[in-house]
Amino acid sequence: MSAPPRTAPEPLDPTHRAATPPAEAASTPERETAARGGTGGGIAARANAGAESVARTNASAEAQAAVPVDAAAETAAGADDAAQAAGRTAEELAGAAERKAAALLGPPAAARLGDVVPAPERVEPDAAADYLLSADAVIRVSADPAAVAVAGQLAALLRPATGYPLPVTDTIAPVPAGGIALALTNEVALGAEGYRLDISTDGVRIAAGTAAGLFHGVQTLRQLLPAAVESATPVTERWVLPGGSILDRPRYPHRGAMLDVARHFFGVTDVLRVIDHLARYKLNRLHLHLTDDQGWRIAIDSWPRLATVGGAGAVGDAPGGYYTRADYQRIVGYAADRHITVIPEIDLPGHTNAALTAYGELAPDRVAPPPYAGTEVGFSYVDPANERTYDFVADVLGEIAALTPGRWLHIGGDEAFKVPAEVYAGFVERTQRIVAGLGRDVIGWHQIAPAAHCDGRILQWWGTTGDDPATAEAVRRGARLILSPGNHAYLDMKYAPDTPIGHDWAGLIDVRRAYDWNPADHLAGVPAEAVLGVEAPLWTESVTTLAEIEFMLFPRLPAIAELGWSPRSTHDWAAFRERLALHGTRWAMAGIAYHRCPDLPWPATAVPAPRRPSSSAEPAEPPPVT
Ligand code: TNX
Repeated sequence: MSAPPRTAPEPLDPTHRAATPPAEAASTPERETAARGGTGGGIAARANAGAESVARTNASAEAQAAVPVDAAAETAAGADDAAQAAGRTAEELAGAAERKAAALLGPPAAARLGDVVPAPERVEPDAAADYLLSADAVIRVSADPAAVAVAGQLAALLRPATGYPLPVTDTIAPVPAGGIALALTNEVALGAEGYRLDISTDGVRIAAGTAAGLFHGVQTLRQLLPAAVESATPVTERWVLPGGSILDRPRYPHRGAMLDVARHFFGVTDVLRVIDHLARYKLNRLHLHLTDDQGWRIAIDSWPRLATVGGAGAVGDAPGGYYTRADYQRIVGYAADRHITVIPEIDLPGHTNAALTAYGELAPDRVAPPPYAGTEVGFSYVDPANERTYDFVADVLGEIAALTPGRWLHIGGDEAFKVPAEVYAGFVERTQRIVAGLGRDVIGWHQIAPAAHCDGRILQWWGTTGDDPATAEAVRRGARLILSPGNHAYLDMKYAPDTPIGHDWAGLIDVRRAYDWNPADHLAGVPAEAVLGVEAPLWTESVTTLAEIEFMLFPRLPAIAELGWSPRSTHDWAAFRERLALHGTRWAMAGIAYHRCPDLPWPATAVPAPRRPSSSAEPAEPPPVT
């Protein structure tokens, strides 16, 4: 049995925080209940956010030198097979015997093959084929740099808890081979992100057409191992994987989450950890809301005061901050290593008070306003009638594009209430042309719908109804959609009336509400083919620390992830809540804060092992590979 040598953190219950201050006045008709609470005095904890960053320590991984193995010798599944045993050391033979005995006599795998979030497309269990990972297992991978990187990531995931060396070698052995094989194949049916996972008593094989597919397969493998695999230090455990095969591909190409780093600023380490959370659930886009009234969070060389002046504040006068170019590139690179594309958002023409504090010349009255630390919206805008504004837009988007390998630039476009409709449309069209000129596809909140179509244009729907003629019309003109319905996918909404942080203007969002909708038919007049996928935004007016980010993300983010990845045929609330609840144990083991909401059947043992977020060290990078 597992005996983790530590204690787990209590799931976060941030009741220590000051109560959300009184609701402020509604600023848009869409916000029926107008409860966009500010954070008032509850932000002091933010100062310690950096220290709360958690990293998986990778001490044992670092200590292990990767050792190439004799592939032929590894084919011996039975120690008593004299022919196969020839040439093996006593230690190797003992290992093989142990594996065989355990496979024959040991208890079955703790997890069932289908216990994966997001639910895989096809699952074929084979109760007789459980695989026991043993100390002498080897990770073999196709000789391709991106695939080898995934093998390194797999080793880094498994080494801390197992304490096994798990050397990585890019010599793909002839079949059958023990250990874990990651194989790049040309199976076109698997698509750009799909994978096939085969688990048998002899070994495990993940096959995919791309490194991204292998990476997603690794996330599945991780979930099929006992929860103790999340431990940062070695645990005594039978590392059994349930036998059988999985074939898995995503339903949608766009599966994202958004982090608002403008209302409260979150440092690089926090963002890297959020990227890790996305990767676990096979999300592939991180939308960073980089600018808003309260803060400008990215250095722009040609307009330096944007960051130094515009980045100084935050909601409730919390500490500000901004990413240097190097910081941003680090985030983008870390995400890319996890097959996640960063989508930067520069919110225009509204939500620009921070920019205007730095460059008053862009304001309609040419006067720099004071910094803003409240939570109202819709009052600020850069002047669409001023040519200098377009220099600003072109310079900023140009610099961001140069730092961003991904295909998309998000131009915001929401809540520019003070800009007349025609002027607004003209501004958006000109900005769309700037984005096109940079060779990128434009994304905007669905308010940009009335502007003219341009190639590759994507609208992000955040409304709370199922009907919006302007958006449907933009789709008819060629736009495609990312769905972030405020009343299902907004992770800044409270779970329940007593949730200590968050808003409720779009309603309360418990896990079932996050899960129970269908992106394919959500918006009237929008055909299923126009939907690129889903995204869960986390606005941070009331979210001030990494622990609070996690509290709002878990357990709802996996619900949105499942809508984005899993075929509709697997959609089943009763089954999902059971599968998801099992993750409570994993989050606790990994030191991830989460909300133990009453609508999930958390296992009684869901808090087995406190492992306090121990340091502000970086998340571990994959170790070198032989
Ligand atoms: C609406 S959704 C906003 C944000 C706020 C959020 C709070 C959207 C495009 N704009 O500015 O942070 O509500 O829930």
